[in-house]
Order: sequence, then C-alpha cells, then structure tokens
Amino acid sequence: MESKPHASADSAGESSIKAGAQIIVDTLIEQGVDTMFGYIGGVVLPLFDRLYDAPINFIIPRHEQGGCHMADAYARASGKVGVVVATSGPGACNLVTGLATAMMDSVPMVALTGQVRTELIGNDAFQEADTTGITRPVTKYNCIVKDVKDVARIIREAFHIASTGRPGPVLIDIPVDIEVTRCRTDGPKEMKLPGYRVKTKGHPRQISAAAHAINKSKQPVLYIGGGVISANASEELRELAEKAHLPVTMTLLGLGSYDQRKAESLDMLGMHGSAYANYAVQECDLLIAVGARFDDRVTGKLETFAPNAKIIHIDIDPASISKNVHVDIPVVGDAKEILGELTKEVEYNERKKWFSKIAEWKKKFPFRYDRNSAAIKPQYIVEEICSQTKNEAIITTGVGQNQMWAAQFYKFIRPRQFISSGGLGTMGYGLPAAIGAQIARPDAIVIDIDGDHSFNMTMTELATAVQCELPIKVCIINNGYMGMVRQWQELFYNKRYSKTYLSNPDYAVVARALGAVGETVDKKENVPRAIKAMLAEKKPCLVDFRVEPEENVWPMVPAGKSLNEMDGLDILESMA
Ligand SMILES: Cc1ncc(C[n+]2csc(CCOP(=O)(O)OP(=O)(O)O)c2C)c(N)n1
Ligand SMILES: [Mg+2]
Repeated sequence: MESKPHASADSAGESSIKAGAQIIVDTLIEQGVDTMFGYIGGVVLPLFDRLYDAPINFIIPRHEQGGCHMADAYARASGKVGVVVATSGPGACNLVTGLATAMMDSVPMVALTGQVRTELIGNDAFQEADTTGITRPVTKYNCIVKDVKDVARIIREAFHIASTGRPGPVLIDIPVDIEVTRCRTDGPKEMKLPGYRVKTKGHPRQISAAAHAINKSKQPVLYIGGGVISANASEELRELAEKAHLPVTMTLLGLGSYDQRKAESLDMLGMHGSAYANYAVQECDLLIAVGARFDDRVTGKLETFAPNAKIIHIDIDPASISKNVHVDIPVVGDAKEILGELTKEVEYNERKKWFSKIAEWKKKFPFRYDRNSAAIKPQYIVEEICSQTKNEAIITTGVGQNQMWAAQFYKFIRPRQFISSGGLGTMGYGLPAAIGAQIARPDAIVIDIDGDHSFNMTMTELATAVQCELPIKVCIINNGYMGMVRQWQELFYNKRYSKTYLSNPDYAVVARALGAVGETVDKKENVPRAIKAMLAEKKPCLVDFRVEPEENVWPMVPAGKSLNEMDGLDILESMA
C-alpha cells in the first residue's frame, strides 16, 4: 500500500496565501481524502469552518472513540487511510482506545487533534492535554505542528508513514493559532523523513532458501496473519498455496485472506482455533508465517510451539522477526512482492500422507455445537447468517465469545470481509466498525455480530447509523453475561461468576428509540425468518437474539498450555 502523490491543489508555481486550516483541508484533499470522521470543539473551530463546504463526506460520531473505530474500520474495509479529527483535551483523550486498537492491528490512520494556543501550552490551559505525550505509545508516529509553514509537509508525511511499511496510526496535534495563521503556500513540498526507510523487496537468496525448504518439506503449513490482507497479497497467497500445494491456517485478523470453503483451508488457529489447525501446526515440519507476529493467543506455550518445525517468516516489519520464536529463514519485505517471487521457485508436491492426516483431523474435530438443543445456540445464528448471505457479507464483531463464534462459524472467502479488534481486543468496536465499513463499502451487506456487553459500550453510535441512513445490521448474541470472562470463571475460578452479569436494556426498544428497526428473537424456530427480514431491511436494524446463557467456546487452549493441549474436544466429539 503506497500513498500515491496526488496533484496538489495549489501546484506548480501557483502561489497563494492561506490560513493553516485551509492548508489542512487542501492537503487532505490532495492526499485523496473524500471521507472523514470527527467531532468538533473549541480549538478545531477554524478547521471545521473550512470543512463546512469542502468536498468531503464528514461523519459525526456520538463519541470520539466511535469516530476513531469508524475511521479504523473504514481503512480496513477499503484499504485506504482512515482519517479522524478531534478537539483538544477530552476529545483527544477519547481517541486513545481507538488509536491503540489501530496500532495493535496495524491499521493505516491519520488522526488530527486541535491543541490550545501555542503560548498557552504547559499552562494547564482550558482543555489542554499533552496529546502527543499521551498518544506516543499508541501511534506509529506523532508530532505537534509548531509553524504553519510545516502543515502541508507534515500531513503528507503522516499519510506516507501511516500507509507504508507496517501500517499504523499517525497523530498530528495542531495548536489553534496555527489554524488561523496565514502563510504563502509555495514553499517546499518534499517530505523530510531521512530516518524512515521501508524495505519492500525481499532478499533473493532468502526467497530461494524459503522455496528450497518448501520444496523439501513433507508436512508444511502456511500460517497467515493480517499483514497479508493489508499488503493486498491474498491473490499471491492463493497462487503460492495452489502451486506448492500447502494447507493454510489463518489468525483472527488473517481470516478472509484464503477461501475457507477450500479443502486446504485449516481455518483459524490458536486459543479458539480449530483442532485441525492446531494439530497441524504442532506436527508440521515447516511453518511458513506470512504477515503474522506469533501472538500468544496464536502460539500458546512458546517453548512447545511447532516443536518439529523449521520456521520461515515473511514480514515487512524487521522488528517482528525472531521476537517471540526463533526464525530459521527470515524474509523482510512486502508480502505481495515476496509471495509472487516465492511462487516462481516452488514446485508442486502431492504430500498425500500429510493431507490425508489433515483430512482425518478435519473429519474428527470440526467446529460443532448441539444442534438439537431447544435453546438458541449462538453458533446456529452465525451459521444461518453465513448461509443466508452466501459467505459474502462484511462481518464486524465485539470482543469475547461472540467474536470467536463469528470467527469459527462464518466461512470467509475474501480479504477485508472480517473486521475485528484482534490485538487489543476492544469491546465496543463492533458497531462503530460496522458504520465505518458500510461507509467504505456502500453496496456490501455489513453485519455486526456483537456481544451484549460489547454493544453496551458504544451503542450510542446507532444514532450515527440512523442519521447517515446506513443499512447496517446488528445481531446481539445476548447471553446476559460477559460470556468469555464467565467461561474463564467457570473453568478456572470454580464457577464464581464475580461481576460478569449485568442487567441489560431491552435492545429492540433502544434501537427503536434511536430511530432504527429493533426486533427480539427468543425462539429457535424464529431465527431464520428474523435474519431474512433483517437482511431485507434498508434502515439500520438490530436483532436481539436471546441465546443460551452459559454456552462455551470450544475448543480452548488454556493460557500457558501448548496448542495441542485443547480442552473441550470430548465435548465436541460427543455432539457428533
Ligand atoms: C474495553 C474492554 N474492557 C474489558 C475487556 C475484557 N473482556 C473481554 S471479553 C469480555 C466480556 C464480553 O462480553 P460480551 O460483549 O457480552 O461478549 P460475550 O463474551 O458474552 O459474547 C470482557 C469484559 C475488553 N476486552 N475490552
Ligand atoms: Mg455477552
């Protein structure tokens, strides 16, 4: 993903005098921005005045956190840079969770925050916060503008840094006096980033070494992370997997990079991954990691992770290599380019024994649930949504069991189809993410599969969906509990359900009060009809599914255990 230089609004020789706020808007447009999310306040008034008649679709959330998640999901769904604006102090502070979410999941974003007047900084001025200090650890880069002459250059640099290399959020803090100061705009336009270098081309010798290892391997596994999606490398991944005949497992964020309907798909690996993916990783002789970072939810106990495997790691971020596990063949660079090169050097290999072993695991331990239960099973809802949308919907999620069931039971076929907070695990992400994704993809069916308590955190954004007339769907997997935490309490704290049950509002009534459509479903036989009606609805639509309260997510690798030490396999087998 390169940020392409666009024709400048005041290009070649044309000089004019403009206020900082106008320069901000013109530079955003020059960078190709046509959609922004943000919330007003005192120190961004000059900027918002310039946005009044700018050709930018501006979405106002009900809380800056919501706006930040919307910009993040807009970026994930479109591949473009998401842009969010907030005022100083409380506005900027409300961005922190959203920035950390984007940082952990490597999402390209630019956040603009207003700041108090330059001469007041450090005075505890009204609505002053040390925004660059507060956001430094949750941004890829941030800075404060000190001179209006730097505004255009810094914005260009922000887009470049956000979208190249390992993508991430960049924040620019702009004191209000800079917004109103006027300056000539014919100054130098070049970026000044001498220390910022991105290596995109993989080393040919490393690529050949990787190809050689693949050609020799009897039991290889491709382990794909979100980096393949952000590098737009899904096509290249599919070609490599097909040419060399490799099974593919994906992380939560990697879902969609490979078509899960294919026999070679091992689906998700890790703590709530498939038994067949986890067994395959533990027994493979070669693990080919691409755009993944060996997160603890994926590896389980590090010392016993993939014990027999040689490890190839393809990643744009050199800091990820050998961070958690020792890598035998690192290839640093852009996944799209490297996979393309690698495919040229690999050979087809039947690997009959390996694939028949995988087929056995797949047959013995598929994701299962009790289909005969009288209660509504959460997995049934996800399966029904998947079949009625023919695997084509964009799915966003909350965090917890709802998220894991969405990942396990929806079979994704395309990149940018599954939008979920992986690294930070931010409850409240699902609804604003659905809004951001629907704005990026107006023609797509966008469904937030949410948890009741995740939804509680940002449900006010339903008003944003109503105002923007977005046909988003919200399916609340309403178990009454903070289900995932309750599951841990059931398994590891002797069923002492400490502070994990809260009373909930009647969500259908809440939805209707906010101007959306709201339905409640408490009978299993009504599930298909409710989903059908929801999909036909043009207005924002919420369905409150009253599900089995104490359903668990299986299998589960308990924290600190090895990937093959899964709990719940007996339960899954008993449902066969
Ligand atoms: C902002 C935030 N606070 C706390 C947590 C810890 N946490 C993880 S899952 C979870 C429960 C989620 O409950 P719900 O949204 O109802 O989802 P369920 O597991 O029931 O599907 C909690 C509290 C978190 N991930 N994010
Ligand atoms: Mg819940």
